[in-house]
Amino acid sequence: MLVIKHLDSIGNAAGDTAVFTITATNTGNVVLRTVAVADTMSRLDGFVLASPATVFQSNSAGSPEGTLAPAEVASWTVQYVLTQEDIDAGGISNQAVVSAKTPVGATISDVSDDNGSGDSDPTLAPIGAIPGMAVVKSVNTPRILFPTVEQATFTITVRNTGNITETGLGLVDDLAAFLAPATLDPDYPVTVGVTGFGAGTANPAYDGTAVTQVLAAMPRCNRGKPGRCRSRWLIPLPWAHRAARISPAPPPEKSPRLRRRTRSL
Ligand SMILES: [Ca+2]
Repeated sequence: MLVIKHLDSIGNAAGDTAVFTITATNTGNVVLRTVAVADTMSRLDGFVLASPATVFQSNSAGSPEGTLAPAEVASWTVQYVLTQEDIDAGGISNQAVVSAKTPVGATISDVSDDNGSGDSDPTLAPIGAIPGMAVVKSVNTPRILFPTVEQATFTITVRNTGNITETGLGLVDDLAAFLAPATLDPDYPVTVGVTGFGAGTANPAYDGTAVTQVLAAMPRCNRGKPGRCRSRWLIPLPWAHRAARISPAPPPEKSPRLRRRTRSL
């Protein structure tokens, strides 16, 4: 008996379906009975998945299911819906074992090969990684909190537009050039909220100028689920108007008076 497993089609994203066809050819000279197929599937990283169902399709000479005449070919199909973990692992591997009884009651079996030229190579179904990221930054309408201080909230949205889970994510947001030659008042530290990143939190040391890494612990970004970072800034005027209008500002007044007024609040 010769068993071959063929990959018919596969997608490249979670939710796509992989389709395999298994064929078993009776290469002997006697009729085989109680022909049965068992299927095993794993990820390319070695993780063993639950065995998918095999669906009998036909016997080439018309024998009933479970019986195989000499030279007859039985075929089954396997359909499997890919998960994100399968994509992240680089694909799946599939192999079938077909067993049968001879007329004298002996059991024979064959482990599937991927193309019939080898002995029993597993049928590999690699899935290429298509990494992609999209980042959008926006600002609310800043509001005056005090005569000398304006509040602005920036929102950074990170979308994983690829087909794999992105890990070790870094997000750098540097406002030093935006504010220059002004500087932020250390009396008003930035507050940062992070949502949507897997296991992601805000970097407590982030200050927007000297320390520009927003995220702590280098989290992951799941496909299709955006991560968001909202940072709230209290910006000493008048430079805050640059944030409000996103337009060229007049020469900043680097005024000791301003700093004193800010601190006096
Ligand atoms: Ca084999």
